[in-house]
Amino acid sequence: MSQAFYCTTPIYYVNAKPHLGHAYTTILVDVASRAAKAAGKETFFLTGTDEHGDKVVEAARKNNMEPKAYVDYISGLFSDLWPRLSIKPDRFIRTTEDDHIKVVRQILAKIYEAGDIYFASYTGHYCLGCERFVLERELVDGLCPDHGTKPEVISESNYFFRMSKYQTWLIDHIRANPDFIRPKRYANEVLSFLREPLEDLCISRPKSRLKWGISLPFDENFVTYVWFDALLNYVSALGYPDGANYKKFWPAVQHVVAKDILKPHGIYWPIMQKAAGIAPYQHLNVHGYWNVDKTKMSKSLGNVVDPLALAERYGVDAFRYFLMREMVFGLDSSFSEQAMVARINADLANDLGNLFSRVLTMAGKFLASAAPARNSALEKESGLTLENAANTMVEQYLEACQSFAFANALKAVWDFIGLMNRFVDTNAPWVLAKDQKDKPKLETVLYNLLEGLRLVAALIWPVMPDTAEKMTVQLGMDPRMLSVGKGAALAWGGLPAGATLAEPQALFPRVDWEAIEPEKEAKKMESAEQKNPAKEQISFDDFKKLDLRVGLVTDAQAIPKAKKLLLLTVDIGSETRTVVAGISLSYKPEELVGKKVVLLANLAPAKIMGITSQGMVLAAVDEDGARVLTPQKDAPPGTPVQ
Ligand code: ME8
Repeated sequence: MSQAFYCTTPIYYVNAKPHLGHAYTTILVDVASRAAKAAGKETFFLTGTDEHGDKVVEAARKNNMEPKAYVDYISGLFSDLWPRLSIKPDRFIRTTEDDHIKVVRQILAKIYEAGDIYFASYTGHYCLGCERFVLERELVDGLCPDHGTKPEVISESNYFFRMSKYQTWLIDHIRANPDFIRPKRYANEVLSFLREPLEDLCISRPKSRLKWGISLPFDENFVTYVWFDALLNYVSALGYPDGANYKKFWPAVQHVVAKDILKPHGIYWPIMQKAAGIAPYQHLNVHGYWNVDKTKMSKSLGNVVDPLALAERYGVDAFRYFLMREMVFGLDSSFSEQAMVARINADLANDLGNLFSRVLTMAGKFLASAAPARNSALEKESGLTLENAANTMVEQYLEACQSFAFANALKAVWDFIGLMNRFVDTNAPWVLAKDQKDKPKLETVLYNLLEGLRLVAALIWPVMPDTAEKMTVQLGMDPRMLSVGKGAALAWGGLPAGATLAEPQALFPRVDWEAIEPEKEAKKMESAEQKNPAKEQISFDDFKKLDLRVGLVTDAQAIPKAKKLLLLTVDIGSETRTVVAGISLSYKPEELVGKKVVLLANLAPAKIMGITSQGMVLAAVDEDGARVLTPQKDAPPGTPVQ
């Protein structure tokens, strides 16, 4: 049983597209599963989508879609995204699947028959965002503390789950198993909540109010509450109660969630398990929240981070590395693209990438690209070895992985990489290569560096699988050892003598932040121009506010580092304007000089690439590019356009 490793993400609501937060949890669980697999464990990685409930119905309605069509669409966005981020779940569960629905009904019936579900009428403050009745004492100035909205007061008859009956059991269980919920601060948060009497949980919604849910097996006029449905995915996905996976993997489970859903996972879920006769899960691992440039990520602020765009711009491995290295498990982190670029350049391009290519280049030049054999006698005599440091790194790494502290695990690896870089400088292989009598020493220095890099590849594989595979291949070894090594790849001394080393290929190109910004700016302009939704009607008075005039382009220049922008000088009769236009993919500067254009002259000035743009040149834009508008008959600069 100790060899089984089952790890889960929350199943995500299908009321919005996947963003950075969803990607983080799912990458984290992918990393944990790969690390367990590399250590020889049998793993099962579960993720999926949570598809019932008010929120989903509301989102479908806003998109003018039927709930089923809507959930199929959004769930597909999640399942399609994961492989593009090198995430490989063993199962993607959807709560609208028949086998899940069957298990939910079966467990509800079991708890009902045991007498832990009863019918009663209730008046409470219902928060749509939380999809639950929020207790009076939880409200802050009458508002939901998480959503800042005023809950609706609802009175209705419903089914209730006797959670209160298990309160003492749960407190004892958390106290007896100190790492049941970790990090500790979250166990303490749950215990402090449990100091107050626990209210029974309302687990139904009348179909008159919500149809989009699983019918109660003992009363078809009601559907079950979304959390009761969702949490059971963790056992239904394994084929509860008799499936082979259930027998193999339950309860050796590691749940991973963010702090937003601590309460359902730390309180409802263990109590549901207890009432249903399911052994309690082994660990709940709770991480913090990603904010963006220090503010909460939210649609209304327009700062929701798209994980795919980042992975496409910087590479999947670099993106995964940044997320794992940056967030201290359990604490909040602030995402900034510039910080990500800084880390890519410092840790990946410089520390690791340069070291790897330097060592392989030296091995090619001085050892004719063949891995040298280990010379233990010389290592002992000269102290020229990285073995002890490597063993310390592996120990720290494994310990950190146990508690999902991947930032610490990676830090241990990068400390070792720093040591290897110093080892190169102190032992200067290029000096040793000059004298034949130093050959054994040269071979020992390079052996240690190559072996160190082989080990680094094995350790970074869970986070950066493509890079680790590339490194292993260039070191002349079979990359399959990374995933099926049963831990052997982590022992010092695995590099076979005589392995054919390849010419180094750059692992990570340096990113030029100065060049990224203008490119993004141009893309933004382009996509805003290309999206063509029907716009709301405006009055003639609104239209009259636009100061449109004929302009003569007197100069046009490319802007260094900006692929898509041109700098135009436009004469509008009374004055000359400087305008930055995103049209350089469609026009060479010289094609525009002397042309008449239409300029929006009263657009508020905007700084683009450090240049103040004083207006906008009108153009017809679609995927074929930009076509600048020009008066069909000649008109002097300054002529109004209406
Ligand atoms: O709560 N930072 O689904 P959900 C870090 N369906 N992680 C974040 C994040 C952020 N800013 N935003 C979201 C639900 N997440 C329920 C779960 S489970 C039986 C049912 C991640 O779509 C994080 O893992 O709101 C968080 O717990 C989860 O998305 C919430 O996803």
